Amino acid sequence: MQEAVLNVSFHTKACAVVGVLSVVHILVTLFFYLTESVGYRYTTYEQVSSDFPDLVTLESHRAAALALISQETKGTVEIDGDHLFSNASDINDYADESEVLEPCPETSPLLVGPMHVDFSQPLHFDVVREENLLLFMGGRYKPSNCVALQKVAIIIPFRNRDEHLKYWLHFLHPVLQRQQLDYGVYIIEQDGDVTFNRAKLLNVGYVEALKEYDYDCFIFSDVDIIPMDDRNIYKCSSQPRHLSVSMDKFGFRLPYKHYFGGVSAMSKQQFQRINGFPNKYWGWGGEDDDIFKRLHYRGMDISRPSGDIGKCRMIRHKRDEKNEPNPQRFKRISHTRLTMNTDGVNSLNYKVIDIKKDQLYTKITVDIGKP
Ligand code: BGN
Repeated sequence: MQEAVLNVSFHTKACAVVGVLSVVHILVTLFFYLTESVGYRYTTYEQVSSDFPDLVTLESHRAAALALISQETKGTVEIDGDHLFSNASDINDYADESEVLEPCPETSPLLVGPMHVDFSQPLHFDVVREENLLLFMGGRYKPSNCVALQKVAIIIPFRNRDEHLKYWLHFLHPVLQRQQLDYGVYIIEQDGDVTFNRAKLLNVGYVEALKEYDYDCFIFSDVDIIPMDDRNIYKCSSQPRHLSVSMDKFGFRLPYKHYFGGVSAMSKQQFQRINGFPNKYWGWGGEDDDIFKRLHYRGMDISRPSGDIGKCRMIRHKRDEKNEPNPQRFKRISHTRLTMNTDGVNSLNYKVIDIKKDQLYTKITVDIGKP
């Protein structure tokens, strides 16, 4: 009898232990099931986008870009190599989503305002390329979630300034993207070593950029000027716009009232109305004053950002060789009203030597003749 009682209590205990273990097992299973499903809550872009709209925009743009590249170049893309996008298709082949996208807002919500700009850190082109994987071949970009309000070609006259170009690309690409622009960067390199001609190179940039895309706005920028506030929009207005209005070099103010050098913006119509820029200013100085006079003679005013928003830094450098002050500039400026009709895009001649498509820019090397 006593033995039977002992047996019953042993069985009861064993059952209880098995029961507890089962409950623990069920709880553990339930715990892992729940945490797993939380971990994989976002299995589609739709799910992610409702919580993180910005992230999905960026990621889907990048995925689309990479998909396009692998489609077009099967096996030839070197992720770690120099030119991730070097064999990629043109941005113009990128799916035209303009039918489904809304226009971008008048003021981009991505702007941050004042930015820290300094040139103390050494920089390599490869690092800048890695920073800019969203770019299309040739330094092209357009927002993926809205239709940019303007198509902007940025024209940079250039010779032997790689050191400055690296910083320009490093600082400007993110700014231009936050400004939600549909843009392309064109480096116009003067071939040979005769005297530099900034304005003629700018004319070449205008003509060459238009061969590639239907740009409606042109930014003419020196390679060594970096804006310090992304609210200084690299876009055109109803009047020609001067953007580099308070440079550190001039104590953060205009050196004189009619100064139009550094960085300026002009629509296609504004540029055409003045017959583009003069081709005959060889060497430093005066061509920007000539451009100002052309605009003035065609009845246009200059618009400018405020001194605060228009702050910018110039990378310090010694004067370039073969860009000595032009002794003829005083005489030329006094004749602008007449010469502007015959000296400009209508008289431009040059020879393209090379066109190089980098991920960060399109570099066009040109023979523009000599003085
Ligand atoms: C001016 C130059 C500009 C230059 C600015 C700022 C001339 C013409 C003189 C009649 N103009 O003096 O080209 O951008 O300085 O450096 O030299």
